[in-house]
Order: sequence, then structure tokens, then C-alpha cells
Amino acid sequence: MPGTPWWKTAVIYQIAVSSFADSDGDGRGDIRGVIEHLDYLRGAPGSLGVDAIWLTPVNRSPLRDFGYDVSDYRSIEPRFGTMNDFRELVDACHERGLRVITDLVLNHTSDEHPWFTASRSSREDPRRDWYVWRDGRGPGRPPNRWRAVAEGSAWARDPRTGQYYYHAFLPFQPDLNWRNPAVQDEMLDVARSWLEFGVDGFRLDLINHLYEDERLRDNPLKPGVRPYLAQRHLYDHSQPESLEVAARLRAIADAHGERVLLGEVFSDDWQDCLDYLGDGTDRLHLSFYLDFVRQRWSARGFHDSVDWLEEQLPRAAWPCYYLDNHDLPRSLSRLGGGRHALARAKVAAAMLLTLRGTPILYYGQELGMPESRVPHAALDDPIGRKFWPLRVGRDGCRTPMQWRSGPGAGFTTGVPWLPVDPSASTRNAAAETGDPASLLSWYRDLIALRSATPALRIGEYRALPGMPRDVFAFERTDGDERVVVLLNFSGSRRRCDLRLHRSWRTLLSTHGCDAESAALAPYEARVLDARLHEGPGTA
Ligand code: TEU
Repeated sequence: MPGTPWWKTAVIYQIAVSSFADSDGDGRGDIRGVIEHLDYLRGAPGSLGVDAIWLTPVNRSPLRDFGYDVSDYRSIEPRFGTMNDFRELVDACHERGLRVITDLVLNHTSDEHPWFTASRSSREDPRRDWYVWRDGRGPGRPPNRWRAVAEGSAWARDPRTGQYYYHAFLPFQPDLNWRNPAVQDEMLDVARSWLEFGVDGFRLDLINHLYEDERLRDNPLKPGVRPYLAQRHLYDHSQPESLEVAARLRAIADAHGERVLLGEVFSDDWQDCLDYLGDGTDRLHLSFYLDFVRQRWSARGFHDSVDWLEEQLPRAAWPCYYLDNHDLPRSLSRLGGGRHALARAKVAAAMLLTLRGTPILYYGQELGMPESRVPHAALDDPIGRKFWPLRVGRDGCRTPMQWRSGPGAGFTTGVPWLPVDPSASTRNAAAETGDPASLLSWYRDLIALRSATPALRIGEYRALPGMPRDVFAFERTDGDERVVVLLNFSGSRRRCDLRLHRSWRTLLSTHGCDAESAALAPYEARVLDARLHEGPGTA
């Protein structure tokens, strides 16, 4: 689409590298595994048709937090492959028109990173100031009351020097000190060098957490179900200095042509998510919208969430929606519905792929992979292990990709690093590919329709009023083209007064394209062509 940057019209597919495909039988997914499955994603008959992949971190890492604990930003983790493998992956993707986004963890490193090993060795070490070190307030008392996102104090005392270091997440993920210009230069250079390597952009982990208040002021307290949520996070994240880094990263990205910066702005204030987009041209290109993913199964809830974002977003900024990622219970299970879960998943897919904005899919979402119950002995996620059995961890959404039935589910010939979910015997790519009624076929059809329909790719969004409760209806318009999307969130028929006063025809429906009635079937998702240039019609 001339004049429109690729990332606005792209469908992005998130690959959790450990979980996608294992090429060497060690039980863990790897880069060659991704290369071997590119036909599934794009460029072959029957491909899903996505435009970009986002890979969870592939840098060298002890993998104690799924790669979000980097020990060398300039090399590839050997369990994932070599630099040559990564070169081959990027080239192979580009040959088939698939862009590659990598995760970039700027906020913290692994405690096994040589920088941190040096930093903790003595107060005088030249790397000391690369991390955030402070004296406690007295014996056993950390510098302040800040909590880690993963709970507990955000400060860990290091016996060697008697000082505390700050960690926004887990203790083995010490925060870099972004107030040190040397840290900033190094990390921005890391970004530059991967762009020069040829990646098309970054997903920026915890980008609003780079800076903390210099005076370490305590956060005011508020009611909350757990200690982290019982603080108003005025001082430990979303400081103005992090916005400046976003702007600097944007300048670097823009200097390399059309690249994308997708920010994980982790905050319970949606305004923060907007702040990182600036006016739409001067900070990040996209940022995750957490309110959308927190919605329960409710047409009204999603409708309100979308309308809020549409109203608040600056004109030049662009929305970005997702329902699943590597930190969340899988939407198939989260959105409920019991035996209607797959029917709901189809409605949710239609919503995600027809809203104005860039949609992000998570591997296996298109197959209807459920949240898996990983037994305690097999848990890998440090959060899952820490809070078991009180809180569900993140392993349930990270189980191996279900390529086919049988041992290893086509993911590995060895012993998978997390158990394959039992649903793999029926719910897998091989079985769903040939089944026109499968969720996979529905995703493929929606992506194809989206690619072929400018109104769905770049058109304006307007919610349609006067619809029954349980129906989320909106139109997307571009020039003369008008597409109407009707999503029935209920398990009953819903009659819609379309008031189109023009002819319309069904482009796609969960219930077949002969669905021309004004009533929606239970859990029907229907996409209509309702062109503006046609005369009075049939509706
Ligand atoms: O996540 C940020 C984050 O804090 C949450 O998504 C978190 O996983 C959730 O609240 C569980 O408690 C990012 C990454 O997406 C996540 O995988 C990493 O573990 C985390 O940062 C640390 O790098």
C-alpha cells in the first residue's frame, strides 16, 4: 500500500523460540526450527499469510527467564543456534517478504552478564555504576519500599559489598543504570548494530522501566490485592527520562529506513501506553494496549476498550492489539465458553483481525491451543515456581507448538522442555490445515481477506450504534469502500438492525457466506461488504 509503512498493515506473529520447533532433538525450539517452518507462515500455498514475526529473545542467556535474562547482547544463545543460523533466518524471511522483529531487553541484564559480575565485585570496579547500587536504610532495610513486578522488595542485598542493587523484575535480572551515559551509549549501539544486521525492528521489553526516580522517593500506597498493586507507581517506572530514550531509539530506527519499535509499556495507567507513542511520529511506532487484553468475554467491554483507545490516540499514532502472548493464560481458556470456547475463539479472531490497528498473534493461537496444566515437577517459569500453587505461572501458555499428533507433536524428536498439551492429538496444524471448519482455516481466511481489503488494512474505524447487547459492531471505511463487522458474543441468535440502506454482501462468516439474514447465529462473526458507491439496496 503506497505511502503506508509496512508495520501499519502487517499481521505480526509472535514466536516463542523455545516452544516453536526443535531442529536438533534437544527438546528445545531453535532458530533452524523456525527456518524449517517458514512455509507455514508465509509464501507457500496454504500459508497463514502473516507479514512479520517477532521472536522472543535469542541473545546469549542462561534462560532462567525464557531469554529475558541476557548475558551477551551481541551473540546468539547456543541452544538457539549460531549467528550464521540467525543470518540465514533473517535472509530466508526477507526472501519471502516476511519481516523479522526481535526482542530487545534494555532494562536489565542477567546477573551472569560479565558487566554485572564485574559490577558486583567491588564498589570501585569501573562497571559498578552500570547498575543501580544503593546503601540500605539500616540493618535488613532496603533503600526504599519499591516492590519488584514479580513481587518481593525490588532491592537485593549483595553480601560482597553490603550494598543493595535494584531489580524491577526478578533478583537475577539486575536493572541497568540508564543514568550512566556509558550504559546508554552501549545499549543504543546494541540496537544500532542489530538494525545494521538487518532486523526490521524491536519489541522493547519493559521500556517504561528504564529509569527510576533519582531520589528514590517511595510510592504512595493504595488498596491492592497484592503488595505490588498496592502502590501508586509514581517513582519506580514511567519516568520522563525513559520517554527521551524512546525518542532516541526512534531516531535510530528511522535512520535505518522503515523499521518498527513495538514497546511493552508495562503500567496499569493506559495513559503511559499512549505517552510512549508521542504524537505518533516522534517516539515508538506501536505500543501494547493492556486494557484490551484484560477484557473478559463481553462485547461491551471490548467495544469500550477500543473506543477509548480510538478517542485518545493522537491522529498520527496507530493502535496495536493482541489477545495472547508468552506471559498470559491462553485466550482460548481465558475467554471461557466451555464447549463453545472454539466458537468464541473465532469471534475473537475476527475482532482482532478487522479492527483498525496492527494485530499480533501468538504461536498456536491460530490452532486453538488451550492454557496447558503443567505439572509442578515440570514447571520452568520462575514466577510459576515462586507462586505455586497460589498463582498460575506462565508455562501454561508456553507449551510446544502442536504441529501434528503423536509423540513430540512434531515439535521435537526428543524430550520436550515442557510437556506437550494433550489437546495436540486432535488440535494441531496438520489436522487443521485440511479442515475448512477449523480455527486455523478461519485465521487464514481472515488474514487473506484483510490483506485484500484496504478498508480493513488502513480504513477508519467507527462503532455502529443501536446494536443488541452482546453484539460488537463496527465499520471500517476507506474512500468508497465500507466494510461492516458484526460480532455476536452471545450463544443465542441476535437480530441486527443494520440500517445500511445500501446493498451489502457477506465477505466472510463463521457460518458460511450464504449467511444473508439480518439475524446473527450464536457466536457468529460476519464481515460484510457495504460499499458506499452502490445504490439503495436489499438490507
Ligand atoms: O514482562 C513484563 C511483566 O512484568 C509481565 O508481563 C509479567 O510477565 C507478568 O506480570 C507476570 O508476573 C516482560 C516479559 O514479557 C516477560 O516475559 C519477562 O519475564 C519480563 O518482562 C522481564 O524481562
